[in-house]
Amino acid sequence: MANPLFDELFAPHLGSDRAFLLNPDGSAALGYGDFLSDASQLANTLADLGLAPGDRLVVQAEKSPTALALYAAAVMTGVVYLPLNTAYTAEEVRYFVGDSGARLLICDPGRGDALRPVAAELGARLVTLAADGSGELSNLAKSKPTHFSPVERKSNDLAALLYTSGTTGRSKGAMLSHQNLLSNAQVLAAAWRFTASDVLLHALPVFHTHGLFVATNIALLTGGAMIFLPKFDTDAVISALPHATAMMGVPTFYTRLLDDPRFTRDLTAHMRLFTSGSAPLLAETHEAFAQRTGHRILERYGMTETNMNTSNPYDGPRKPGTVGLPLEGVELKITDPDTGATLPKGEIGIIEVRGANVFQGYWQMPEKTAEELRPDGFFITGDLARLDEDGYVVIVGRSKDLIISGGYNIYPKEVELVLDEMPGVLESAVIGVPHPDFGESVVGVLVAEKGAAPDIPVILAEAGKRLAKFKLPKRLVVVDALPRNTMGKVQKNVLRERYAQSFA
Ligand code: MLC
Ligand code: AMP
Repeated sequence: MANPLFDELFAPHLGSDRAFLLNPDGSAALGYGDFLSDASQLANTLADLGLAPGDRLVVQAEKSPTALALYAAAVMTGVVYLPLNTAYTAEEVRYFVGDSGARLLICDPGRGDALRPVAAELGARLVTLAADGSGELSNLAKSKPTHFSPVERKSNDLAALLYTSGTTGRSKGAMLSHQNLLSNAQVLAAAWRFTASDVLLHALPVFHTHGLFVATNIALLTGGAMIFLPKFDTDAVISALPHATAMMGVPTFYTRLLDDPRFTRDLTAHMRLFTSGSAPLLAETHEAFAQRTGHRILERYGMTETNMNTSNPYDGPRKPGTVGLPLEGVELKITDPDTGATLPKGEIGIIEVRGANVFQGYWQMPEKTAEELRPDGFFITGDLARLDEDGYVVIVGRSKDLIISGGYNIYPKEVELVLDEMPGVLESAVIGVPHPDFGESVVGVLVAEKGAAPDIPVILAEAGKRLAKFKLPKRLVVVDALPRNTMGKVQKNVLRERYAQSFA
């Protein structure tokens, strides 16, 4: 019976004693065969809990081999995998469970008390999973068979639902099919020359496209190993690097490494590849990295909705400040934001992409899908770019009001809606400004209600109960009025200029 992701990513490794996950010192932590036995026990558990193909499974768990095995279990059972940032508050999780209609919520035992009422209210079952693999889930799984016959899936059946925030403040679930994920993994593995001999240093979170699909699916597809760090930590990465051959990161990883004198040419001499994405890599960082290590970081560009779209070449020039050329099978054009007409080379417009990588639409939001996915299959990314003389894509900005901080997306509208409700606040504007560590960071500009004096620490504490910490403004200022144009629209560009030096 066919199950595209299982057949290509997992089936070849059944019973294999090859190492899959490695410890930071390069020693084997978990073999492929054992990983798949664990995944099969989890698949049996999901099935016994009553999950059927197409049901949604929400996972808000710390990064661990078991959390990764859950992804494999979801593929085997045909359950749609919906991973969540561990920083999300109970209020945020409520939205995702409710909107997706998930049957099961798996979370850290430490979050059980906060999330049990949410699950109960929404008719979902809650099961705990700790970072060390312990918890209710492993208790349920340990007596289950270590074999599971994967259910049949078609190429267009959903494998995952990944939420991405929207400009209205309401998150949208991007529906990703087996074909979307598999085709991208195949294209990337070939483009970046991954083989079974590779050891990928994995320090990314596994609840986003980058760490979950780009990194993990490539390793699974090619049979390579991963040094699976719980998170990015400069010391841990520096000590693990001698045992790796490749690393994937967001720009913050590379600026943090460059800030450390132990990060040298010798330390990276045996590495064959560093890739960067999820946020713009400054040309200065690319050059400083090349100077220090002799490696040119390979920058690529992607999105939750599309997986990866472009990449600098493995062989051939990796141009700083560009995200490279369209990947094999990806059609890319730069279009006029008003008319949708394709623009000539050199002109700035919106990036549109089409290909097997492009998602199936937003979960239960046909109008949103129609706004962004054209009937001919082109997806309107909202990223502004031009093509250089060699056809390389140069991203110059975004038409969407979005902040990318350390590789996490923050939609100002969502933060503004919360700030506007805070005591003493009449209205707010949230902007992104340059930040030396996170690339961009969040500044909130508040206007007080007449006669009120907003209490900043109280506002941050209250907003922090509702929004994940990484979304909170790292600076909040109170002004008399927001700058507006003649149409009454807040001039965020004026605010961005005014507060540009906030973190300099
Ligand atoms: C943590 N904090 C952040 C933050 N991460 N604030 C803003 N932006 C972030 N990205 C908060 C913490 O809660 C903490 O708050 C404070 O900032 C400092 O924390 P830290 O210890 O320095 O952060 P750290 O844990 O080291 O995390 C930073 C990071 C991490 C860069 C390592 O954010 C990360 O792993 N980012 C990768 C994101 C990613 O994988 N994106 C892929 C999206 S997929 P306080 O108040 O407690 O001090 C995608 C598609 C594509 O975009 O193309 O790939
Ligand atoms: P997400 O919705 O989290 O998948 O974020 C996708 C967005 O990240 C894209 O629309 C881009 O704005 C941005 N992005 C991803 N990779 C790059 C890159 N290499 N350079 C600039 N922006 C990027």
